[in-house]
Amino acid sequence: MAHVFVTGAAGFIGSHTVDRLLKEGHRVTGADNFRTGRRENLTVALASPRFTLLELDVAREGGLAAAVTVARPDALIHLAALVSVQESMRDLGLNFDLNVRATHLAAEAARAAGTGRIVFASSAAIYGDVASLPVREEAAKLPISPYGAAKLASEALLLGHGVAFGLTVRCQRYFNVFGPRQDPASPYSGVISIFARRYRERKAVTVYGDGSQTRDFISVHDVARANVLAATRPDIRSGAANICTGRATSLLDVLSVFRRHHPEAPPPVFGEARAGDILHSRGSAAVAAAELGFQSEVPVEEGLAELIRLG
Ligand code: UD2
Repeated sequence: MAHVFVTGAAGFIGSHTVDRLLKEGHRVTGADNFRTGRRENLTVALASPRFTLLELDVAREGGLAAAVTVARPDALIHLAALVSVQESMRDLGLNFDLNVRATHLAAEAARAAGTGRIVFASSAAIYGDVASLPVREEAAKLPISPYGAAKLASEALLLGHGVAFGLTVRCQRYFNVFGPRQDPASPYSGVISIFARRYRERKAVTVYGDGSQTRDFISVHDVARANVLAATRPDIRSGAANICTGRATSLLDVLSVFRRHHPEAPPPVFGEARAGDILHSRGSAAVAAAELGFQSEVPVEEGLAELIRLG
């Protein structure tokens, strides 16, 4: 059994990661300031005697270091972040504080507490507009948003820190994650969370473009498993890996699953393609397989069915 400290524990990916760690028998200390995380996401976890929840702002100087020093975990999974690309465009300072400075504080906390491993929530956004698919880890990294830039800077900070101070650092480059507990609040939320809410409310969804665009949609359950592997698998080395399925799913494929489950729903409305949208995105899953022993297991159709079932 390992003891894992998770920042952003009440968030979408964080809460699933906590659930998975507990399910595998580990002890977990979770931290969240509930800026975007929700206590309800941790209902199951809070019933476990192996889970401790701290209300904590990881971007506040000293707060995380003190908590990690007391907890003395084997690994730190740093998921607390500003997660909205749009918000990163509106508030550069906040993006820097919550995505770069908080990562620096997490690295410092791990060093102060003698934590052996850090797992970091990176993103496919570090690659920017990619020239060829599938995107491999060594592809050029030319982010096109402050969010992507902050994630790339954080990777560099952590990997350098790992070499200097002898920590194992794993950067997890998530592709399009979907599943229960994802917030559909903004028009820029993940498309599947938006579609799930609209279908539930029997309202028409809007498809920007003709629906032929593809993404590498990955279930949050797979992402949680990848995080647990990165945090607890013995004998792994520092590095960065795409966390993806390696498969392309079009919006039309996604729609057909929703329509099958909601035959009564109004038909989708097709609108102009969104400015700046990329047509296709798909990752190479090879490095995660080789370095973490991770392969996605949840077919997109099954993940969608679960989301629809949970209502
Ligand atoms: C992700 C980021 C985005 C930007 C981009 C860079 C998220 C949620 N979005 O966008 O901010 O960093 O990556 O590649 O992480 N769509 C619809 N109807 C809707 C909503 C979306 O048709 O109601 C389309 C959208 O125009 C796009 C596709 O669905 O073609 C996927 O949209 P998304 O925002 O879920 O993900 P993505 O990869 O475009």
